[in-house]
Amino acid sequence: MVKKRFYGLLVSSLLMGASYAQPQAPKSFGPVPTANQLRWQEMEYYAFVHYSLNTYTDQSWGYGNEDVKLFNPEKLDCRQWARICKQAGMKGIIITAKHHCGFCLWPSKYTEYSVKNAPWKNGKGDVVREMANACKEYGLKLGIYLSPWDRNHPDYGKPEYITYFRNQLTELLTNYGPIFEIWFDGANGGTGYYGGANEDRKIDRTTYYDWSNTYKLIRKLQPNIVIWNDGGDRGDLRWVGTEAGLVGETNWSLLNAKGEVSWNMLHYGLDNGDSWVPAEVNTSIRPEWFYHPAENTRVKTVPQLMETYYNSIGRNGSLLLNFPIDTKGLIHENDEKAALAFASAVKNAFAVNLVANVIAKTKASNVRGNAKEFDAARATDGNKNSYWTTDENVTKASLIIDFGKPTTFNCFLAQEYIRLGQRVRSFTVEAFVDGNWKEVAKGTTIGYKRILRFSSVKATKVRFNINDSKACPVISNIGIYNAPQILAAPSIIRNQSGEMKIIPVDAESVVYYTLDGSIPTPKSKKYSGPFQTQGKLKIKAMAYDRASRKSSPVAHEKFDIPRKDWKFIGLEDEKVYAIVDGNPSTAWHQASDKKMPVDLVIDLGREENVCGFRYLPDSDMWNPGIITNYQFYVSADKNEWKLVSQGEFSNIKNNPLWQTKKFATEKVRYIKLRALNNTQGNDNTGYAEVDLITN
Ligand code: FUL
Repeated sequence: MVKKRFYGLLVSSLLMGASYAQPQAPKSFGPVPTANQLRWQEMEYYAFVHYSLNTYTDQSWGYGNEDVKLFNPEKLDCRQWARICKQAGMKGIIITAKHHCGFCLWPSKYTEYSVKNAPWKNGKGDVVREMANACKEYGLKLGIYLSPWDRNHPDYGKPEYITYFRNQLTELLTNYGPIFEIWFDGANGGTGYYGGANEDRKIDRTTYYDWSNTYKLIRKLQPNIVIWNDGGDRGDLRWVGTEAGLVGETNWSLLNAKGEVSWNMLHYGLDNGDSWVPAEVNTSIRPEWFYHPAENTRVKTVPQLMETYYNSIGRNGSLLLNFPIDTKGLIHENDEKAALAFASAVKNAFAVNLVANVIAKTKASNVRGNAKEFDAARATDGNKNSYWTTDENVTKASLIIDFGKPTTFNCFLAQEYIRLGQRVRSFTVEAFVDGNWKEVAKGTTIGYKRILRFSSVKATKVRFNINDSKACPVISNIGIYNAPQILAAPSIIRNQSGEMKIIPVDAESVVYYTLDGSIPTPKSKKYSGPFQTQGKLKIKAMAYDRASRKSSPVAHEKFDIPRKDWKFIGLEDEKVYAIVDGNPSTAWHQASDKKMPVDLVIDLGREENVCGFRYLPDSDMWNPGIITNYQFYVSADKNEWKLVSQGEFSNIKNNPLWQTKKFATEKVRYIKLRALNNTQGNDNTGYAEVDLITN
């Protein structure tokens, strides 16, 4: 009996001992994401589509009186949009069901200002329905943009409008299946048509919409939705304070539930915020949100989009990339090309995770309770639900990954297990090179995902040091990559003094160039920095990746006489020299009091045999001042002028590229470009570059 009791005690104490040795998982620290926010965060990348009457009026914001009859797309095909988004690796699409102009892409029961009165499909069409069906077919989630501001509705600004707004929300959140995100634009109140009142209506965007009750309705109708709201009660997601495609390098997924949100809070989050409000980076694949034919040549390039990727998804944000639907009702082919090329660049960058093969060779400075379930290998096992964590109160720790052989890499990725909160405040990455640890990158916050890029390094080991964390760090994933160089044609710039610069997109690329018209190869002259040039020349250049032996497309430029001695006559403003600095992205505008015709007079410093000129308009989307009709004069003494060319820069609005005009050769010292009209029908006159063609 006694013996039995003794053994019983022994067994239970052994069991208890065992359970003591089993370390507890860390408790969550601070605010944590809801299940909806988590699901959303894991989507990472999804599309916006902007489509409305603006598409047919070439406007950014409709006034609210645009004719519904304008809506008659020939080829509207939401399946094309969904196919492209799917191929581009996106997980959902948010459609502008109603933009500020009030026009509804679905046949709302509550207004006549919708597709039901448009000629498209004889008023029987429903774009939101077609979008929902296409999303379903392609396995994408559907989101809705419903502008709170409505410049068409007669009741906007009055309490009645809130009923209308909620009725519309109810239609959209009831009839089109699951909606993953609802987007309430912050632009609110101002001038508008308002049923014919044509006036200015101001509302208090914090109180007018009674957001708390609107949110209740939304959550009742769509329990799995996330709310984006830039103009009222705190939603589930936050804007990042810019539409340029980036969030702060430090990015806390936190804000305070109450109180004003400053720009800094939007951009960087709030270290000690009391609520989980993660960042969504919204930006367009073109300069503008709606389709403007003039932007067909201004679709973002792969290098630009990769930059956006690293500055959004790589900084603990999601990426909401917009496609302006074109007048036919399609995603334009240039946008499709760019989005697909971007997708394959991302795929290539993250194709091989170099830590995947070294699971057994990871070691951490501290492992919670020395338990296998929390050890370093949990950060490299590819399982998003397992993690490496340290003992309670250990907030500084490091983890070493041993490749076992020299390995080249240029990119480090880390993810926190955010279900337990966002913790890490600062970290560094070191590489073991020639027997020494060398810091290759450092960061502040991590959050759901953080990616750091650095110059390629060859090392046998990598050390990830967490230097400061709010509580014991909890790391669910680490990735190390050797992202291939982005091989786009380099830019070639010759400044006014004749200095030539060739700039590759990827700083690690080697550049080769020729001056004899031949195609550059790795045997051509290697570019090693700016060099001085004289006279006319043709240059061809390419970027080259030594490791992969791949080269970029070839860039070529033709330069005429150097503009070294050119002087602008009658202009005091030194900034005017932006017109001859060789840089297409710097521009100069005439003083705002100048009325058309507006002259630009240049002294060439000596006589030249001029037989043509070139004009590059300013590409600023808001204030371009693009000349459409011109006269070009030449003179030997700036008193007597001879008109040598006049006419229009055809289609310059839609194609704001270099314009070239030729004429019979003249020996001249002075030139005068006279602007007669611009694309905006006002007096704004701008120039990115002016150049000559000589004999
Ligand atoms: C802005 C709007 O005013 C733009 O037109 C666009 O819809 C963009 C996504 O949000 O605030």
